[in-house]
Amino acid sequence: MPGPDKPLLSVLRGQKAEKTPIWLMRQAGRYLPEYRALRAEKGGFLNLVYDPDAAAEITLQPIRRFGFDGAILFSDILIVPYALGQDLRFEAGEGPRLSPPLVDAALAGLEAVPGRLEPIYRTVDKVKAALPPKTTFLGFAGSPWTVATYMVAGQGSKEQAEARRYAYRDPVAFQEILDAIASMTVDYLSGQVRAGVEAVQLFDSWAGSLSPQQFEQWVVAPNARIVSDFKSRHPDVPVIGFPKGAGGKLAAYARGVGVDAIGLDETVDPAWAAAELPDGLPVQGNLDPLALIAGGAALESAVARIISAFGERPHIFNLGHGILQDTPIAHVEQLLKLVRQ
Ligand code: 1CP
Repeated sequence: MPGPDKPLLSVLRGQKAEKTPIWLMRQAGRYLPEYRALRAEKGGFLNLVYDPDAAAEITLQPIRRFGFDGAILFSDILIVPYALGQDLRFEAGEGPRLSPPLVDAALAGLEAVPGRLEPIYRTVDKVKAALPPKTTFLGFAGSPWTVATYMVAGQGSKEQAEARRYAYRDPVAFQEILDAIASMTVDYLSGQVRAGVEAVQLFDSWAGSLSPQQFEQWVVAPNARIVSDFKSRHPDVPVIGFPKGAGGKLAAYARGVGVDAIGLDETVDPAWAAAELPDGLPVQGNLDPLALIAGGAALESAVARIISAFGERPHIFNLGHGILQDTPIAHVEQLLKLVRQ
């Protein structure tokens, strides 16, 4: 049983902490020289993910350097489409490519390869053996809408237009894609838990591009299904939902999905969230990644505002989205000092 010796996990279970725990989305990645060195040696992002020793090392790099309260598994949300049978490539400077894109090919034509998830579980196993006892180990997956935007377009897309157009044209086929992603995602998260993660986060990075009705149908409903299926297997493992860009729809998300904690992006006013989200629901966030790049007095006042707004709620300090590549290491150190003061 996790005791008070894992501050982040305690907050996810609804307890208020004396000192706000902190981790940063994308904390393992290109702003770290030790990451860039290992990536250069292994010759590419996917080579890192599929080398459990390297992936475990990268998961641990930010823990060693900064002592964050949470370690996030080094992998990617696009491993699920890869396991569903699309080919996956990451080319330098180009971003991810999935083929065939589902605008051109039927989902039924793909042959699932669940074995593509196995090496990730070996990474979890290795991290678990090396993690400091106070550090909470977080697994993750992408949410169906966000993952579907990549599966349909075959790559990142402006305003997710390809997926939205596809869904208008063929709502039945689009729902089948969401369902296939949801099923694989439950298995994937469950595999991560069996291998040793202690909580999981669902990234819905593109939740902000949808109408209220689409948000209900493609964000709330599939995430609710994932949480309910996942909880039937792992009732005690907390789930953090991160519907980036949801804004005024956050309260509906919190009530409808059944997450244990909610991630807030930097466009959300902490005072609004503190007042409007369900009582006692733990929140995570929501420093602007650009305030971290700025550092100095701007960082100091932004951090103080967030900590004081969430004074009455269980709160995990984080960014509003991933740390940017040109973030100075010294500013991350300043942030940790400010939060832990
Ligand atoms: O070295 C490199 O060039 C690889 C860059 C990189 C990294 C470090 C990619 C490619 N993925 C990751 C790791 C990653 N991705 C993690 C684990 C590490 C950590 O958090 O420290 C996580 C949780 C993700 C999640 C992820 N991947 C999201 C959701 C969160 C978000 O940032 O919105 C998304 C949308 C992706 C897709 C993806 N993977 C990589 C890139 C460049 C992209 C984005 C493409 C686009 O902008 O459309």
